[in-house]
Amino acid sequence: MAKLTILEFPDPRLRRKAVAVESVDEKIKTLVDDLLETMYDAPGIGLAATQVDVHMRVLVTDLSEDKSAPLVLINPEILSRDGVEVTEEGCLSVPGVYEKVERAEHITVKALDRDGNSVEMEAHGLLAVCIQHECDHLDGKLFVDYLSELKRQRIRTRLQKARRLDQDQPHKAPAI
Ligand code: GNR
Ligand code: NI
Repeated sequence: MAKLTILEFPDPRLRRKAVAVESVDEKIKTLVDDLLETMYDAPGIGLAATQVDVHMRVLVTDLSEDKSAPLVLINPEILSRDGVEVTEEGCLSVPGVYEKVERAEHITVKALDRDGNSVEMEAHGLLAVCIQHECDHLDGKLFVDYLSELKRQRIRTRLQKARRLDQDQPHKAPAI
C-alpha cells in the first residue's frame, strides 16, 4: 500500500475527465487500496482517483469513525436523484475551505465493487453528498464551481498565498 499525493486547486489536472475502468484487475485493486490509505491518512470521508492524478473512474468513501465502512465504487453512475439538501462541504483538494453546497438528498447509484461485481445502492444524507462530490471529481468538477466567481477567485488567491508561505517557512517535520 502507498500513500499518494493529493492535487490541490487550481491544479489543471483536477479538471481532467476520468475514463471508465475496463476490467477490475490487480492494478485497479492496488489503486483502490492506495486511495483508501491516502483518504484515511488525510483524513477525509471520500477520495476520487482524479485527486491523486489517476484519471480512471474509481472513488472510495468511509463515513465511519473507525475505518470500518470502506465503500468502493468503480464506474459509478447516479441513476436517480431526489430532494434537495444543503451541506457545508470541504475538499482535500481545497484545504481549509468549507462552503455550503446544494445537492440531491437521496440518490441511487450503480457501480462495480472492488471484486468487479455490479452493485446498486441507495444513499441519503452525508453519504449521498459525498458520492455526488466524488462523482463530480471524476468529471473534473470541484465543489467551488458551485460558488460565485468572486468567492472562487478569493479561494484561489488564499490557497496560493498559503502555499507560498509554506514554501518560505515549511512546517518542521516531527522529530522522531
Ligand atoms: O473529507 C471530505 N469531507 C467532506 C465533507 C462534506 C462534503 C464532502 C466531503 S468530501 C471530503 C474529501 C474529498 O475531498 N473528497 O473528494
Ligand atoms: Ni473533494
